[in-house]
Amino acid sequence: MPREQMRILQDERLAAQVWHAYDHVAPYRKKMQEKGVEPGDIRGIDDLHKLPFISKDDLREEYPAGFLAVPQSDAVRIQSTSGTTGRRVVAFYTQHDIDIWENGCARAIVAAGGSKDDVVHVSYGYGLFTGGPGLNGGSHKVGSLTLPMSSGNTERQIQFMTDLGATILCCTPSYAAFLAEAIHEAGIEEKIKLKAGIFGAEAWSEEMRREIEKSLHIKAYDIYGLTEISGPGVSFECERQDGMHVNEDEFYPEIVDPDTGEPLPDGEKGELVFTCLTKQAFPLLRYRTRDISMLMRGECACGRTLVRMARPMGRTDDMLIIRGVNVFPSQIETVLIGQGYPANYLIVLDRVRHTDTFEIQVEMTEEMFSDEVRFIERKETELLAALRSMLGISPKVTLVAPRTIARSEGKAVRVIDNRKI
Ligand code: DLL
Repeated sequence: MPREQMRILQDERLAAQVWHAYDHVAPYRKKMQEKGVEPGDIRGIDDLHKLPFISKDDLREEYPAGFLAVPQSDAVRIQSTSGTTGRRVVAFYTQHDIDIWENGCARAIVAAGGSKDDVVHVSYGYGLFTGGPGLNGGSHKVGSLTLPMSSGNTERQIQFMTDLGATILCCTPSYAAFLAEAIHEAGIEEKIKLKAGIFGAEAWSEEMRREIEKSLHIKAYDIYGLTEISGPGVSFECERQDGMHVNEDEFYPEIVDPDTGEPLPDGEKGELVFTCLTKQAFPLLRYRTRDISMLMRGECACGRTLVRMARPMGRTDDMLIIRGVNVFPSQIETVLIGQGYPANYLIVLDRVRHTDTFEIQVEMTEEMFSDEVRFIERKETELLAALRSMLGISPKVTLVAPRTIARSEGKAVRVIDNRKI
């Protein structure tokens, strides 16, 4: 679509969307009133900066349905971010919302060379996580044969991949690298028909891309998204592999200074903020993603006019993504304190055979330390269970002697991330 036409569409959609959010989302109406903005003040994208932001904390405060903008009977689905009960965000969808989300994923599949003749193998998790359902729906929209594999069970993954002749693989980049190794080990490379992969949900480097491309003999495309805005397919790479085209007819992107919230010009690094232009059930306006990126508006040789975003270069908060699950150090702290441990701990992350390893070293109290070994083992098991239930994944828990974790003079160093991403 020509840029001028896109702008007209965005202006019209935004003006209507602000009324929708104002009329139906009480906490957002309150925010607008506090800022002294009325829906009539927002005539188009040029006025966007006048609107207040929405943060993840706002959504958590209104858990589960404070931001739901339609009667619950009009919503047909929820998805949810990973994390704890307290920290989870529930995103609601009407059928229209699912359609625009799946269309975004369909665009990603087409940009990766997909058509109705392809066999799309989806190894993202299904369930509350948006990866599986999003690419699954996108693949249906394209008309490709869809293999809803979900994650895990590598042997079965490879069997279906070969028996059904999968041509496009959708999963996290680390799982793609893991599958590649398993395929080499099984010595069945010549049976694999893959031509492309659509990989996202976690940070990955250009080096990792080249490695996966070489080992699977495919072209690897990046895909970005987040549950609050819909899921995967907020943006996607084309064959130029030079930034991800944002589906900005639905999700309008801005880059702002993370400290001041002031909008930054194209080409400058800052926090990515999205405004949903037509979503009905969960119409987030100026949602702060905490992802650091930048926007590139130059023409793309692929012919698409959609603005591009750089691959996320980090986050403004301390959220870690471990084996695809969002983990906040503060969650770990809550468990430790709840179980009577001092808040002296160290998270050690690494990547072994393309899979994240996750260890938490925790200092014992003096009293625990003087107890017998069996008692300490039992404490370790208890702590592991509590951490697993809070985080949704299992760390390796190591109890260490009191005062053995180095104290820092400034900000505490709680995370050692040896994954090269
Ligand atoms: O990860 C949605 C998704 C599924 C995207 C499948 C791509 C493929 P959440 O679980 O809500 O949603 O996590 C969102 O993951 O704010 C980023 O920090 C990170 N993220 C997502 N895609 C990428 C990517 C899904 N391509 C959070 N590169 C986001 C780097 C990514 N980080």
